[in-house]
Amino acid sequence: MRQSDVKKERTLVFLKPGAIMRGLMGEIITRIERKGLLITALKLVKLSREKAEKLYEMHKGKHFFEILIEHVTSGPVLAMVIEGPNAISVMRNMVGKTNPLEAAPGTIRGDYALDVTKNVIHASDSPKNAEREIRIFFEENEIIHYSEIS
Ligand code: IDP
Ligand code: MG
Repeated sequence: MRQSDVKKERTLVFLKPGAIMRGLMGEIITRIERKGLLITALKLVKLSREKAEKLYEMHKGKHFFEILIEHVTSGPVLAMVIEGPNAISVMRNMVGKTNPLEAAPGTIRGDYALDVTKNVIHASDSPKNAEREIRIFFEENEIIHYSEIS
């Protein structure tokens, strides 16, 4: 990878209700911190059906849509804006494949999940979706700008 391929990015991550119920918030936040990514916004929220449907609008009509919306509105989610070099692909690699049965050990889904709906975590898949999803959870003035200690 060339230096010119490295871009400072931000991405939207949230822990699904199953992860909160199982007490996994701390462990997963720790992984993100250990990697060196910055958490620039964070809040625990209960998603309305309307917001959940907006978040997953690209999946409307698919066979898993209803059960997915039911899960993400069943309890609190922990939403975060994560910033760092190539943060979108770095986070997606840490999260692992959508189906936890296929997710590699060492990835979050590979290590903490078996169920495809309750697969613990969401992370944006593109810059466009990252900005769209950040807007669903956060106002711009809730995102804190700071640098890591070097
Ligand atoms: P992603 O979360 O890895 O980006 P997407 O394809 O965007 O995966 O799907 C959003 C969520 O919908 C997944 O995290 C998963 O919970 C659920 N989902 C996706 N595909 C399936 C499926 O084939 N069966 C059941 N649930 C699915
Ligand atoms: Mg997705």
